[in-house]
Amino acid sequence: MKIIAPLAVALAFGTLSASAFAQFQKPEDAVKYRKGALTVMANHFGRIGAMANGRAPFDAKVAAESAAIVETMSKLPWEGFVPGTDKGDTAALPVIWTEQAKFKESADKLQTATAQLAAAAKTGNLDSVKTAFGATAQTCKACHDAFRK
Ligand code: ASC
Repeated sequence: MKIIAPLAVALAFGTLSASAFAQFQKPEDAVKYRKGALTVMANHFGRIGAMANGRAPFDAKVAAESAAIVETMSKLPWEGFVPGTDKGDTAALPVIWTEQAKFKESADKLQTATAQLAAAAKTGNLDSVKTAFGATAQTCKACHDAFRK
């Protein structure tokens, strides 16, 4: 057991990082991938925000479509945070890789919030959208405060 447990851990991590690396030719590709997902997510989140904050008329169909995109995008950036990609054209802080459990917890909170936002948008009720938008924005901010330059 003393030997097998660390070996299992090493294998698990080896498999995980190998599969993450396999998706990206170069570290810059991983950075571009996660930024792309975050950019699309922020754009559609902003469209909902404009409605939630009264800067744009509320269109339930548009809100629901954007919320579905936000929900899907919120699943994607994380595999782009390949070890060693805190360099170059990125605002990612090294703490992402030293506090992996905390980072994952933040990513999970976002995904829970965006699923609730999508569910709220499907009801077509603006007050529900406003509440879910605010809750989601808080998870964006918490992660940025802790993990972004
Ligand atoms: C947005 C956006 C973010 C979050 C964040 C919330 O609309 O692009 O990154 O909200 O600003 O505090």
